[in-house]
Amino acid sequence: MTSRRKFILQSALAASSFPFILKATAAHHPSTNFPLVISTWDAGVKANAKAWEFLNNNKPALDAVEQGVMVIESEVNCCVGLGGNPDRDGFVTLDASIMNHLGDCGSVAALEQIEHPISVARAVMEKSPHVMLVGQGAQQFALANGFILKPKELSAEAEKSYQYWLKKSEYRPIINVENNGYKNNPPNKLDNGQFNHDTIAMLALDNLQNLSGSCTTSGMGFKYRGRVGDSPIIGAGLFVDNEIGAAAATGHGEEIIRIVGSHLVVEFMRQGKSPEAACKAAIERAIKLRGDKLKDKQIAFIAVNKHGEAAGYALQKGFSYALQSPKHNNELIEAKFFWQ
Ligand code: SD4
Repeated sequence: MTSRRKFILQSALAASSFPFILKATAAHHPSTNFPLVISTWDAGVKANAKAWEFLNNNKPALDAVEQGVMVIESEVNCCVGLGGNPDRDGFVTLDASIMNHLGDCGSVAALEQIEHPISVARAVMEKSPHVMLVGQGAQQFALANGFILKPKELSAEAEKSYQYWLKKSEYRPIINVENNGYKNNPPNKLDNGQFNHDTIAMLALDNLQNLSGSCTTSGMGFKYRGRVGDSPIIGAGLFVDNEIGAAAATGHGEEIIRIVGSHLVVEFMRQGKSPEAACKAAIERAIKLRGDKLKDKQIAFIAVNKHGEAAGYALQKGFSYALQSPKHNNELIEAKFFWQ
């Protein structure tokens, strides 16, 4: 913990860009560290604020993790949801997953024209006998369950990025690597204005000490049509074991799938590792498996254990997570990382 650098939001920034930060006023037990919510990247601050309203009112973690990420899914010109970057054929295809403390889970992949894939994932969990629905079938299920079909048009930002990308049409995904030649750019954007990460994952521990998690993404920008990342794959992008803890992932999905990352993090916590040590051990596993092939890629995890300890850890510099609990005031924290 000693070298972990906390970015408690500077007051000016907090006042201008993050007016939504709430004070930790939860009805929590003073000696405990829950309720708690942790989520990925800077958008996590805004998502946490929504989730906290639920946790603070003694609502289940499942509602908190759904409602929290929905805020970001709805942002126009944001990196998650219908405002995100399209695939290489120009279609925005969304992946999402959700899991509760009972081992119930649901997910959707390659879902088009639906604003809240996370809620469709929850509907799959609660209203179907299945765990995962994809593509047209997922859309058909969504419409049958009252979701509305949205227009196909790209957001202005995504259209700009897509037009830029089309000039070369190079399949060279660079996800979340702020320091890979792009270090002078503001977070979230590459030098062409393209979004730099496109996922939000969230984990929550509620006042009954139950865990849930969610993960939602427009996926890797300009991916092959039909490509599915880690986010909707239970065990890869998200895993919850209410006895031990929960974990979620962001970054280069293919690399996360290869190590079944989130499940691996939870299993490391089961062996007694802290959330941060467990995330680090999963990153080390990926390096052991792939070595230099990870040089230009980012993968990162967040994790929380049953006692309300939470942290993140990344392969490369530049990953941050937002944390709200009785001890953390929705701070954006820069994660430790492996490759110094
Ligand atoms: C994916 N893991 O589709 C996602 C991408 C991501 O921030 O996390 N971007 O591979």
